[in-house]
Amino acid sequence: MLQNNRVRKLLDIEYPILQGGMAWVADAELAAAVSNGGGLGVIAAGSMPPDLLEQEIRKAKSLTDRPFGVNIMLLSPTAEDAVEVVAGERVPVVTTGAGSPGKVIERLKPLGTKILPVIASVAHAKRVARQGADAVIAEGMEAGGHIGEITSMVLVPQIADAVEMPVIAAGGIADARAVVAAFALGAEGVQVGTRFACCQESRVHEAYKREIIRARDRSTVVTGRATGHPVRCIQNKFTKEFEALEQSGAAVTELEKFGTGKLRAAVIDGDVEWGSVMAGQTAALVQVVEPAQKIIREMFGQSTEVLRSLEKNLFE
Ligand code: TUI
Repeated sequence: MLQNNRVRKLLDIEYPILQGGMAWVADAELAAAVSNGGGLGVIAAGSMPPDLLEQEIRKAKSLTDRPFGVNIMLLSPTAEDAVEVVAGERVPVVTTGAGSPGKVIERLKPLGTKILPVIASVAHAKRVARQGADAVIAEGMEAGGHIGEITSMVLVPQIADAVEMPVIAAGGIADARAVVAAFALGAEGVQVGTRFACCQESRVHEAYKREIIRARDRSTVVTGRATGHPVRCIQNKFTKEFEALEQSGAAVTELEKFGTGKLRAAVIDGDVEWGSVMAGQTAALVQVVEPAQKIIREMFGQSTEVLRSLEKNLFE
């Protein structure tokens, strides 16, 4: 199983699964739990000043002897500092999000770092291929947080047709059925955010995890289209007030000011009413808090059963 998988080989991991680089959520403990479970754990630099990022990278090295990565959120004002920390610590893998990773690739590729940009369109995938990315993470709008406009079902096969390098599917992936579906669409790996945010080793506040478990099919909403940065969260007082502000024609600066600090409030303080409870549509599929390793084993272990029932339905 998975002997010829390019994502496993590229990242030197057991299962071709990456943990999403979720700001405020993805620390050394979560990354190490995912890496020790056989996937690629990822520390999110997004919410960290450079000295804290360095500390978290060193902590992850003490918690696992397996590879892990760092996610650099390109909209973040500390992105350039994060690149230098990653270079100094010789982190083997970097994922990027929310922008164009040209400069990151230029700086880190000569050091041997594998660069996997998150992309949400065909044009952007082609651009990062020219820039020298090692693989792409094609993220559909089912995902949580900052998103694009295309669903995974439609985005992933187009990206698989457009580039030669391995494609990792993200957005809407939380169980073995989705792993098989992603591979059917041309992906060779998956990235999972929401289900790992809700795992046992995740630092996310209990109240936030409860909101994910409680979520149903229509629990998430997308706000912020007016700012040019659409974000998917679980609907609450914060999203309703944000929507009202957006509809009243508030200036982008006012909207951004209203959003400042809200993700931290939800993740760390557990303010699930007035905080930003970022989560993907898969929140509806997450039903229990489990260890990261169990999640990984289940997602790949059950894929054989999924495939068997698929063959039965399609061909018998
Ligand atoms: O980055 C994410 N998800 C995130 S970042 C984040 S932190 C945040 N906090 C408050 C407001 C906004 C963000 C929360 N969630 N996912 C990766 C991702 N990247 N999704 C979509 C994209 C993307 C979008 C446009 C990547 C590139 C792009 O265009 C770049 C270009 O140059 O065309």
